[in-house]
Amino acid sequence: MMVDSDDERSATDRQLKIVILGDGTAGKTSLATRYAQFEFSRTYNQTVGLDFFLKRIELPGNINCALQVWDIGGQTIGGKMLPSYIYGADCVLLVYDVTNSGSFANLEEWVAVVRTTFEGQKKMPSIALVANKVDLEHQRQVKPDKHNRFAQDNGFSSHFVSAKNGDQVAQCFRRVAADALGIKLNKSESKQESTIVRADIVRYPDVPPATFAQPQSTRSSLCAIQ
Ligand code: G3D
Ligand code: MG
Repeated sequence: MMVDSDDERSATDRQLKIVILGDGTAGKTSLATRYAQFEFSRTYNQTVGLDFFLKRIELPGNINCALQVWDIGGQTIGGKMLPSYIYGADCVLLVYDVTNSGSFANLEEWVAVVRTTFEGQKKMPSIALVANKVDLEHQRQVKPDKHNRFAQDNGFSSHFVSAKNGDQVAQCFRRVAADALGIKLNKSESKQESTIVRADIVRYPDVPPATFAQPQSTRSSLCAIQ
């Protein structure tokens, strides 16, 4: 007699580090906090220090994936700590504000920082181009055509979101994680939300990149949603 192997197959655990890059006010913190399902509020806008949260999602194929989502806080292009944030990333979200063409123009430089950080390493992170603030359609400065061309020319995946109303935010992270793991999602699978089990506070100490590979587990500014 056959045993129902689906039920018996054990889940695979994976962890991905996702770093959110982009100009100040593009909406990085809002995106991170929206995804973590914190309030969309001013409280997190001036985040300083090293911030990330963990969120657990389930992907097809019985894969449990812990997403370590990093907000670079006030780091700018050329910021001293930036390579430390980017180091070890599996995925990079390049976020710009559709109502601010400068934030789009600067993405070339953000990409250059990623390339420099990963120079000489075997694997570059997968990069996702994320247009934020699509709720402000009437103020749009960056046309979708321009966005699509930039994504296509560079081999980036492409996303349109609003951190304010939550539109496509969870789907964006889900697709980014699936892409990084080489998993194809169908329409209903990309919509599925992750379950929140527990929220903890996590912190990286202020240390050089080489010691960033594994998180320390003590206090700081963003929560881990597992
Ligand atoms: P940053 O972390 O990239 O610097 P923030 O950006 O997340 O701090 O967001 C900068 C400002 O943009 C904030 O405005 C925030 O509320 C707003 N914002 C972020 N995402 C969206 C969005 O999707 N739609 C709209 N309409 N606004 C957004 P304030 O005025 O609060 O400073
Ligand atoms: Mg911020």
